[in-house]
Amino acid sequence: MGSIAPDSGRRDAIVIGAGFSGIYELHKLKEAGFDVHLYEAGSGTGGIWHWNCYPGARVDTPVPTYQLTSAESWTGWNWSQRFPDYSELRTYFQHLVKVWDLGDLITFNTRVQSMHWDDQSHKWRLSMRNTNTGQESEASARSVVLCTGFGSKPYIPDFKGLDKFKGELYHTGMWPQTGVNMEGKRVAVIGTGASGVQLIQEAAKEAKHLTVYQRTPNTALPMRNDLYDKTMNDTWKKTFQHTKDMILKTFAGFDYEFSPESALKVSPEVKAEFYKNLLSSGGLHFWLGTYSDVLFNDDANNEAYEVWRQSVLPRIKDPRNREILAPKVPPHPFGTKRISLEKGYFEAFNQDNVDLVSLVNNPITEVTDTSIKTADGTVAEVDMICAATGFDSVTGGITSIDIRGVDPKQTIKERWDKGTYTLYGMTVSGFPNMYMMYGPQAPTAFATGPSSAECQGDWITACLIYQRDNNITKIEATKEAEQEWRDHTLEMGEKGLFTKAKSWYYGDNIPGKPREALNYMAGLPTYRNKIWESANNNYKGFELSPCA
Ligand code: NA7
Repeated sequence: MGSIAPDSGRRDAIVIGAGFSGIYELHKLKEAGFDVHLYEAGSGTGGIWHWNCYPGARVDTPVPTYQLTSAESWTGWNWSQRFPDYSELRTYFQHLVKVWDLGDLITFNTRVQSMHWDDQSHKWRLSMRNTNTGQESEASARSVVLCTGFGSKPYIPDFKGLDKFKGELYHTGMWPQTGVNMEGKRVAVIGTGASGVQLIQEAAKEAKHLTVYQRTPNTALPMRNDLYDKTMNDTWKKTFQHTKDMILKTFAGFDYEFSPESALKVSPEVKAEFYKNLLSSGGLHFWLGTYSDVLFNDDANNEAYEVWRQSVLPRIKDPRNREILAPKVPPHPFGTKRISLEKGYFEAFNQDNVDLVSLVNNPITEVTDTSIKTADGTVAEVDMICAATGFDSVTGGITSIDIRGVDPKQTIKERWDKGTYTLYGMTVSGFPNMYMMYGPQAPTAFATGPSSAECQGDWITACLIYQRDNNITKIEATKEAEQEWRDHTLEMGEKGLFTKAKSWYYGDNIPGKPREALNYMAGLPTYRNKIWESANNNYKGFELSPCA
């Protein structure tokens, strides 16, 4: 471990993380004249697209919706496909750094380990560690913006014996940057969330043998990944003003919205045609462009599930696999776990080199030095295990940093031990001048990364400008306002059918994590109105303190 480097300066703000939120916020603060610097643990920009570089990793929000909207960021940029892969998205991030001239303001390979508030000077003191050399350093700043993402703390279940496995072990969210060779190998993929689906599609093509361990079937929808030529790029640019308007108006920052109609009130013929069109549109239309009651009413939901099921059954040859992948009884209400997109996923299970193991009533009991055992006594010999087992989502990136606010004895992890408390999902009482983007109790998983970055980034930038203009050096959410926001978020999270599924939306995937709505589920427009109502009323819900 290296020696401690001296404090590198007393900045206005430090941004942590170089994904959509971090890069956008760095740009906005720089543009507003602040002395700001960004620290990133990885070796490049892209956030989720830096870390999740497993074969097949790609976004499931189509472009041009999945991009930032200020003119200089898109006019000189062209996409090659409707759902870009991680490598194209990384190039897009490099383009953003270039057009906004952010290169000198970013330090890579630097993981922030702790952040402690100094209530005398109204500043945060950070300690960091170089991920290559172990060199430690410190920095301080008036404000810190945590842009650590909703999925930056990978989760691998505590399978008995996993530490004894002698083969290769990878998690999709910590995939080696140099790639992984599956050729000629017996590969296991555990988990069938969005990452599992994408990885399975590619591993089936490359591995000698692939065993897929599925706990919950994925009601994946057809992606329809069109290629974008010059004409397509010219076309989206011509209509991008309309796209921008839609991003501001819609629930999740897409360019389409739920239908106002009820699935239970339209005729069977109209409904059949409507669903057929949604499915053939590809992407998330069948989820986020469906009838208004599908996510709220059991009957409407069951119908939608059956439409989905009938659309995939003909693609699966083996009747046993059909029942595992698309069971007669829905595993949970359709759409209440994150919907994924697929291209060739269901056909992969028709291949001779692919086995599917259902973990329902048959969990993994042990991993040995060469195999995976399940409760029914089956042993699969494997050379490689790929854990597509998700993340300590939404809060994990924040709680894994030793953050201490006004009370130095309590970390944010301890503060949230029994439940998450924030005001607007961007601030926490007792942790002044600390902002979070794409974090808990904000639209996060129910909004696209770029739309959320702009929504929250603009608010945080305005908040810092307000403080500068009014000689305020400390801003802190009040306990009362924070409690109100928590109650409101939890109330919104109870609406609809979502609570009927076990999912990371509620923290269910992490043993011991409190069950609560981790996201603000009333949609971006409502959220935007609420946060600006506070800002426009001199930051109602916050205590503002002048220069210390
Ligand atoms: P997810 O969506 O959390 O998926 C994790 C998968 O791993 C899911 O299928 C889980 O089954 C499975 N899992 C978790 N724990 C276990 C154990 N103990 N045994 C077997 N299987 C397990 O993570 P992803 O990385 O796929 O996607 C994260 C987000 O990235 C995604 O939602 C998009 O927004 C993009 P379960 O469903 O819990 O039964």
